[in-house]
Amino acid sequence: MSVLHLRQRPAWGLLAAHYQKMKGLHLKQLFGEDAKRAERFTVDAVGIFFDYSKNRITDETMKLLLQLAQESGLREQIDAMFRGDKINVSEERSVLHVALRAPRDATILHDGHNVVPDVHAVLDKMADFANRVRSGAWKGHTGKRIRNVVNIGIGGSDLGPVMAYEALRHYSERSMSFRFVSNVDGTDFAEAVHDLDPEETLFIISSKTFTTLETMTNAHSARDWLLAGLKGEQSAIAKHFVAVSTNASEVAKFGIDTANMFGFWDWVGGRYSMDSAIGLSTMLAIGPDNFRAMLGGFHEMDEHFRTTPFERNLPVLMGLLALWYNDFFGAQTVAVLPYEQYLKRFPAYLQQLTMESNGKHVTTAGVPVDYDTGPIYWGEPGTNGQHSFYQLIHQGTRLIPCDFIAFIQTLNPVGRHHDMLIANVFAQTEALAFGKTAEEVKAEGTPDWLVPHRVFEGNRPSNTLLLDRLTPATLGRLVALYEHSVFTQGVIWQIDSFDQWGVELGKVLAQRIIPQLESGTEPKLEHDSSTNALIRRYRKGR
Ligand code: G6Q
Repeated sequence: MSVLHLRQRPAWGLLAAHYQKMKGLHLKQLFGEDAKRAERFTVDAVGIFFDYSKNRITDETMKLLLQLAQESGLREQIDAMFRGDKINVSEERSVLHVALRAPRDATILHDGHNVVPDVHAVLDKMADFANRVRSGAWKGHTGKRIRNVVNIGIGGSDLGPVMAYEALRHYSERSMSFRFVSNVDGTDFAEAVHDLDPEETLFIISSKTFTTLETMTNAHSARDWLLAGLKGEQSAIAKHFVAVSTNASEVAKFGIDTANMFGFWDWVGGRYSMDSAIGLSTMLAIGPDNFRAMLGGFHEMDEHFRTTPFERNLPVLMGLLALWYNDFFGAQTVAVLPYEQYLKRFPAYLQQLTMESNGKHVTTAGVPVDYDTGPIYWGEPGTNGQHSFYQLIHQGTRLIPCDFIAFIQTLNPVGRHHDMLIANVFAQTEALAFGKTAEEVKAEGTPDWLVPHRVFEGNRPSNTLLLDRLTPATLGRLVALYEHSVFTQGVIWQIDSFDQWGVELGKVLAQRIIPQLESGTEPKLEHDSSTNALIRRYRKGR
């Protein structure tokens, strides 16, 4: 199907006109006029109760947004992704993270080859390794069991593992410690290992390319640290280092036995890889059964996305709502607010997923876009944010749509904490939507001069995602929900959500300057005057 430029799609024009009506309508009025609003704008699917009624929408809005999805070829693009078409056009690659969580008997073809058996072969190898480490059968060089696991990776090879470890800590093996080193700042490595015993420490070097500056620098420092602690015995490397990569020759060059390498494929993007072998640290922490349960949750959401009509399709609805505010209300950001301490790294994880995917300025055909693409995602766990930046969401001049994420059951029942936590979620979404008028403020006995300061306009939109309990499967569903919401938005904007040339740029720029900082003789500098002066100043003081 050929797709028109976004602004020429009929639904786009209709939405632009419809926005003129909607911008003046208050949620108070929309709720007042319709007793069944909450019921109508709620979807209960895949273990997620998704209430999107507190959005600035009507039936007409949803009809037009769904029409836009159709006119944008979303159906065809979903099929193309699952079919293994090379939808990552600028890198000429398939995008098959959905194959990472497909059941053993599924068939997903990549260049005519069924990749599902390959995926399960790696998962089985990971499970065997994880079981051996967790049981103590796998021993370090001096015969001690492994008690500490340090994942070294960055970007997609770090953010998913960190987030998943924190999110699923409740299910983790508590007799082991898990650390994550990503930054090339030596402090990250030094602090991660300062109290560890090398005899009991296993490093996982996670890097798709095995050439990333930060990761390779940290990996070499880890090797030096280990050898220093184990009397320089090179044979210790095999017991204390494993690799997750697509690049066997670089892994071997580093000195890791490729028998201890866990592979993945170029059709897995870094930010879509936490459920591949990149999740080895997660599997070591929570065990293979829990890891498979997480994959099961991902797969349930994949199937929901692939087969459910758009009007009840969670990722489609979430993606369309984000686009509605981004492109028509001019909202620049989306706040993600998990009311669950274990999800404290979830916003950071989502920042990469959403912004690296949809931070693009040209279409797949290379034409500059004349509409806004990826919004900025940010957030902190509740209730902490309420005591800081919520002020701006409630009373500032910007519109910030929010995703509130909460669980009905807590994993740590402590007194009345959980009821208090959840009361805050509901109270916040209510206050954001309905606000407080000057009359209401006056009626509380507020002096006139103070009234304007205490007025809340309301009409600030939010989604509420209510789930039963945080489990490995729930986490898988949540991550896949956002992955496919990002995809939905990217398809409508006609951008390549799967490349990251901005990241690649960062990988080469510093390489030019490193020798200029380190050279013994004064280097000839040909940067701009600012960069030249900064380099000289650093050289003088280092
Ligand atoms: C993710 C990006 C990027 C990547 C890192 C690490 O989608 O491509 O964040 O994951 O740059 O790359 P390596 O895994 O190759 O070290």
